[in-house]
Amino acid sequence: MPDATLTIASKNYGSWSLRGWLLCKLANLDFAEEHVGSDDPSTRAELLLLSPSFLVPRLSHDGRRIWDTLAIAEYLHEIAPEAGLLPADIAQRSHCRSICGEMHSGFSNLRSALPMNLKAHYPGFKAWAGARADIERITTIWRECLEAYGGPYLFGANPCAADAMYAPVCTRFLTYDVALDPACAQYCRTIMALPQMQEWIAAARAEPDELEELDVEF
Ligand SMILES: N[C@@H](CCC(=O)N[C@@H](CS)C(=O)NCC(=O)O)C(=O)O
Repeated sequence: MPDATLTIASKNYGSWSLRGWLLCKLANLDFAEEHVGSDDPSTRAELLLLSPSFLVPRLSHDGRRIWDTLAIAEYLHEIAPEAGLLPADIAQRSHCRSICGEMHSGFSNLRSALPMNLKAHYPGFKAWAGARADIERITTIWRECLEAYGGPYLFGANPCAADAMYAPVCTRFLTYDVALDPACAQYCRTIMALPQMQEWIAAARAEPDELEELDVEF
């Protein structure tokens, strides 16, 4: 029996859930999944007991409750430093934390205009200027990392916390047909090919179709 439980929402729409789940997988944590929907009042009451912020992902491990994706990443790095969720080098680690923080607190235009929806595909989608500025900044971050550390992941040979934080952006770029330069397009393909991403996407596709109002940032 795993001694950890990760509470998550829809695999098709839950971008923060995907980040938390991928972080646990990359840390090789043995965990059970618990699924909640957020539209039903009784489920929201249950979620409030589990996660004081109301939000998922939320990790329960060894009697500890950890919520908020960045806190989960830092916690997993503390209990499994050998997994390399944060780079060993202090300069790289501070760079990694900076771009994780930028994703966590920013890019609201991209997140609201291009919500994660793994079942959808919108060829020729036109992103408005605000979202395009976010796309510009994200692809600059990626190019800088890929050039500095040699790829194929943001901080070199193995996926780390930053790749988990930006993984739902890769899925959005594919869903909304965002044109990318060759380096960023290759990076998206690398992330989508991760076995853990394939596992998540297969489960998302198997979810029953949701209400239309769930097709928003989630
Ligand atoms: N800052 C939070 C964001 C988490 C978040 O927005 N989670 C969404 C689902 S992926 C949620 O729980 N929504 C439920 C609701 O708004 O009721 C984190 O990093 O974990």
